[in-house]
Amino acid sequence: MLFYLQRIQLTFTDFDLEDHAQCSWDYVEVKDGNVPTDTPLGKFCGKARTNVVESTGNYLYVKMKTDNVNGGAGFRATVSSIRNGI
Ligand SMILES: [Ca+2]
Repeated sequence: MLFYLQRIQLTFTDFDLEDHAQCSWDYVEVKDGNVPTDTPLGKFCGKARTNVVESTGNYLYVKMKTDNVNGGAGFRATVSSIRNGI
């Protein structure tokens, strides 16, 4: 459960999606909020990435997109909350 002053920390622990220089085909996109137009925090593709993404508020938007050719195992992530300045 998240409270008003908590932020969200998303940590990718396994990552294996189709690689591409601009991550144009398969990717995970994270934004700082709860709608697609919120501020981008990262767009990830490829393999073996350990990455931590943090929101500034109590929403984090996560979208995975794939196409129908060339895939990978997918990704695994943990989600935790961080108290904001208290
Ligand atoms: Ca693909």
